[in-house]
Amino acid sequence: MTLTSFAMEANFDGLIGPTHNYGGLSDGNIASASNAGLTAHPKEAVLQGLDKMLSMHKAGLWQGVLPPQQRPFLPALRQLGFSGTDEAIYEAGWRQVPRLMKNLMSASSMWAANAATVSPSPDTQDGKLHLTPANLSTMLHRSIEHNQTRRALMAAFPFAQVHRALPSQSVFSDEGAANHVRLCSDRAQQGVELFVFGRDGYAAQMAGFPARQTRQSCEAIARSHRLSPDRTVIVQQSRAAIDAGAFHNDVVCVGAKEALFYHELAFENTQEMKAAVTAAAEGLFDPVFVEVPDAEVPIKDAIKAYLFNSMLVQFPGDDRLTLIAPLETQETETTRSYCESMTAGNGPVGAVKYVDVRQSMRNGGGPACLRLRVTMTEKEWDQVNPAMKLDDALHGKLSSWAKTHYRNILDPEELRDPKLMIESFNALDALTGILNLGSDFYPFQR
Ligand code: SUG
Repeated sequence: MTLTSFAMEANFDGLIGPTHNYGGLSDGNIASASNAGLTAHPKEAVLQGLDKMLSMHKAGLWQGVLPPQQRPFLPALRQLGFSGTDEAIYEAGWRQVPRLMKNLMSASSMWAANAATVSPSPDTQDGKLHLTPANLSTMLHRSIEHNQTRRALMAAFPFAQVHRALPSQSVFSDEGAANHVRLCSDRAQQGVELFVFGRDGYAAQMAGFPARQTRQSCEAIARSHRLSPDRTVIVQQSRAAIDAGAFHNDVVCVGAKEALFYHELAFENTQEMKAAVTAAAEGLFDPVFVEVPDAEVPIKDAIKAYLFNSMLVQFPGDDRLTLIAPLETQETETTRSYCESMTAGNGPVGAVKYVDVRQSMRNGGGPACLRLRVTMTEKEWDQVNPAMKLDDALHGKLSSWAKTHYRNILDPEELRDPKLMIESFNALDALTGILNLGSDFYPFQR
């Protein structure tokens, strides 16, 4: 990598799918459990996501779109013994295995931070961009995402090394970039990659909420991405954070450039984490640790308001970073006043911008969950599938596509309506044209 190359972080957001609903499917995710059964608003949801993407594009960041997945996911029904036409197995599925059907209807691929772990080319020993789709093996409804995610990533990044997901087994449970942070000085230069796991894959699962990421999966990804061991840090998330509802590290921690912004209770051993990151960054940059004390923002508030599930971005021309936080952070007293005093100081975060992603938030997905960060050089960005880059024109096309195909309201009992399946497949079929994904992108098209 020469000193003259320029790199920037692109955000690839998951487009919210037509079956967006509140299934109560994620044990350990407090929002998912407490909003189970609410009426969902799929059209409003997708438009909220599109507006966030447009605001990032307008502010001068690189923005991309990842397509939603086929839901209902009929291949799983066929694998589990159902046969007949699509309509017949859909109806039989709802009659015989309604709980499974709820899992096969989830629009959860919208949370693109869980799509993959990404190592940009300046960090990898072969100088390539590496991505590993997350197997998401802890949650049934998410474990069916990774094959289709890989297809989407290959369509978006034809020049990159897109690995297969790790084995779908408890030892290798992997939740992707939600448990990974890249720190650096110049984005085009070598950085430090921080992986955070919740448990040792070989140890017995502890009581309490599930820890979704294992040490073994972090190690495997660091190896296959050909990361330099000296510039890689693997640390443990705290049990206290998981039990408070931080089912991913990105619920209590976010980082960008030299800054790591996290809750006091995020890590099992904070001193060890800081020492390891500092050592890995030696000769590259001085890390800046912004630790939020529990006395100022109790972890319960941090998780309810999703303070840390914000995007930490650097807008072109700005010296300091901007936190793109959910409205809920503004509406919660402790997190709002923390943000006010943080930005009034002279630390790395100079501004906070609040965005409305309430439809996603009710399932535990904040602004950061909705996007996959992919740092690329200009040359790499030029090779990204142009039809998946969001600009005003694509925003306009996708908004009218959503207005044509999505329902305003989706009640839990309407999930079993066979018309919903047809509508969804029609929407996705049209989308493959808009995003130039080919006419065999989804299982129902093949
Ligand atoms: O995996 N919610 C997602 C939220 C993912 C958030 N992502 C990050 N933190 N990066 C999950 O728990 C709820 C679906 C439901 O209950 O209908 C859900 O899957």
